[in-house]
Amino acid sequence: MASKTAGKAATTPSPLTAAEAVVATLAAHGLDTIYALPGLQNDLLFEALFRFSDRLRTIHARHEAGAAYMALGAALATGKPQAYAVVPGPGFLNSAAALLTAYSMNAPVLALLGQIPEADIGRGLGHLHEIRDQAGIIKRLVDHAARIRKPQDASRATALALRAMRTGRPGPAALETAIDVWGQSARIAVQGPLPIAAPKIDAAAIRRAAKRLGAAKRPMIVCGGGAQDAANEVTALSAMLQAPVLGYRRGRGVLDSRDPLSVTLPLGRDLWGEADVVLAVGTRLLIQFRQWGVDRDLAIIRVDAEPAEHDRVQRPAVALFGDAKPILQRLIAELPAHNAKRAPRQDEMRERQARWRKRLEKLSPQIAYLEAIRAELPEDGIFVDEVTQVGFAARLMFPVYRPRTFLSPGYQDNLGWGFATALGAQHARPDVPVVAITGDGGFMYTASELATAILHRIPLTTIVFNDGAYGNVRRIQQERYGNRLIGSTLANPDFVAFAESFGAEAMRAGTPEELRRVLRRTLADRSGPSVIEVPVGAMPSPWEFIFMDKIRGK
Ligand SMILES: Cc1ncc(C[n+]2csc(CCOP(=O)(O)OP(=O)(O)O)c2C)c(N)n1
Ligand SMILES: [Mg+2]
Repeated sequence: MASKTAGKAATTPSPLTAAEAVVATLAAHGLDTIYALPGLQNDLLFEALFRFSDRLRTIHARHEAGAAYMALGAALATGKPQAYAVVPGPGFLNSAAALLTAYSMNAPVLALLGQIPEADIGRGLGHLHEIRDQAGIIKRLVDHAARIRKPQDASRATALALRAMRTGRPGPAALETAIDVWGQSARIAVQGPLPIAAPKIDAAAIRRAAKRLGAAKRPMIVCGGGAQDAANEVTALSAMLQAPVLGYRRGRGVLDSRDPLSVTLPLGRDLWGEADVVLAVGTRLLIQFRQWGVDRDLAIIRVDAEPAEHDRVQRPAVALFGDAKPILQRLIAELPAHNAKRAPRQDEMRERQARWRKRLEKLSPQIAYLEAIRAELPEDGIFVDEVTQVGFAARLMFPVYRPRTFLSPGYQDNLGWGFATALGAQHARPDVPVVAITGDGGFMYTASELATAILHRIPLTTIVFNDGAYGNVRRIQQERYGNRLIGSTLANPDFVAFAESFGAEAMRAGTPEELRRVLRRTLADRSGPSVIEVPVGAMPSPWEFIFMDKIRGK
């Protein structure tokens, strides 16, 4: 994925501070925004941001989690590297859940972290925001981390971090810089993007994969987040093989939901039980390995940017290592020579989806709200999921038409990620509307970022499903723990008055029809944020459709 300016020589050295060198390097890599929260250790970074404000906008948040989630949302919505900057110690720790989520979601997020004076790091003197072994904590959260120790290193260290974020399996990186190092200057050449070495595609493995897939009677494709940039290729392969494509959460939108071969849980499980060859693209296959099971009759062909992933549970029949897009392109070229003729499966899939859809009607309160949202959200609009009842149903049945338009928090499934992540997505994609759904529990994690949305005029629409509870927990306590309710009932503000007090547009919708009407208004208004409160009761459990029994290898 070498960019156009890859390998471009650094610009002529000019006197810059380390902070200016970092900021100029971000701009030279095409970043146009930094999500941030200021403080003493980073004052000179902000001084540099002021100087370069024509090239890099600073969007400041009300909590470091907000800044980091916004960078995450921007990265997920654009597929491009994004950055945030916070002070060390508490500032860094406040951002840590978002950094963890970026790691779990393979999202290219760069954390710029302050530090105490360089000479005192590790001495335990009790400097402002000092934390023991910050680098050690960072190392547990990201694969690439470094400390900028002198201005001459600043630009290259930034370019190396940005390259690491896009090399192999993408992911976050972190750079620490001490309070006194930010301001040191030198003649510094600003480093452009460094070339990214793509792994060589194994031609023999491509042929083996093409033969296996070509001979398959009931092939199937499973997509994860690593397939998001290979939608055209997955679509072509699905048609060539007549293979249904399963995408759940991170893999949704790779194959357009309107394609009859596009399936989600739980039909995906039935198909997994029947398949003889599975092409797994950029997915950990956790549900498949740990819930649905495998046996010797199933040949798995795995495409993954992370070599270690291939060996994690069970070595696949064919392991293809690298970015999905070029690998699938090679497979598409190789397949016709080996591909058997198969009967079209569209009608069969339509019928089987309809049957599952009937059973999913159990979730009709959630489904009715989702239908209202889908009816108003344009085809390229972005839906941001949360750990809430309507979100669980969305993962199963919300139609997704394009890649990167369904943002779901991956295996962290961390409550409270959604609102601030959606703000970042909307900020980075002002050209399309973004709708965040959230429970009353999840919304309050970062609701203070409404102030950020107002100040920076971010036209996000947020729908708060208010059941006065950590509803998911409450239902589990009711159903499994004899109704011994503890820690699951919530006192909430009047969400409409709350949002209005920030200056946001706010409304209440009591029914799916009303939600649809109100959404039409808020999606048309691009002047600032809107909040729609939807009062709801307890909702039916989705878990029977999500945690399903073994279907293979009994
Ligand atoms: C960071 C984090 N903390 C706790 C949880 C556990 N948890 C899962 S769902 C949930 C309640 C969600 O409440 P709300 O946002 O109101 O959604 P509802 O279930 O009521 O629709 C909790 C506490 C979690 N997933 N992530
Ligand atoms: Mg709730």
